[in-house]
Amino acid sequence: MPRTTARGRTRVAMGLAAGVLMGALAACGGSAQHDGPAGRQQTSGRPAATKVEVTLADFRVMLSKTTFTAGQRYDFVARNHGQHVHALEIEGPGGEHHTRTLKPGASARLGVTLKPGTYEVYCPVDGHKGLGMQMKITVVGAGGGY
Ligand SMILES: [Cu+2]
Repeated sequence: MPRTTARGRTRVAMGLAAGVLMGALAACGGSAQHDGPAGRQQTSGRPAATKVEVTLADFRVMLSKTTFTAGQRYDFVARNHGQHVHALEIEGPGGEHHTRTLKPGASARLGVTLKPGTYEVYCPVDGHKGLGMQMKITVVGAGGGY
């Protein structure tokens, strides 16, 4: 905003070129309106999802994050780095959520709002859980309350 105001004053001072610059100013106004909706998303009350990268390997599950807060929305982005098909399942107090079965190299996103408690993160594909594709995460309440 301060920059626009400064330019505006310059344009008035230039006088003769004002007509041409009015056109440029109108164009600027159009792009400013484009920025509007994006700005509104950022200022909405809903907290943004936190991205968690999930590595699915033969036969392990790894998370880029190990601390989770209840009530927060997380986007678990699972990628299959193995040679076998895998999937991601997250099971706990909020129920269970899972991705589709992923071929090697494929990825999928799983949006989950976590509740306080312990969740099991594992691969539901035949026997993979028993082979080691399993881990537990603990979700703590925000501020120590419920
Ligand atoms: Cu698997």
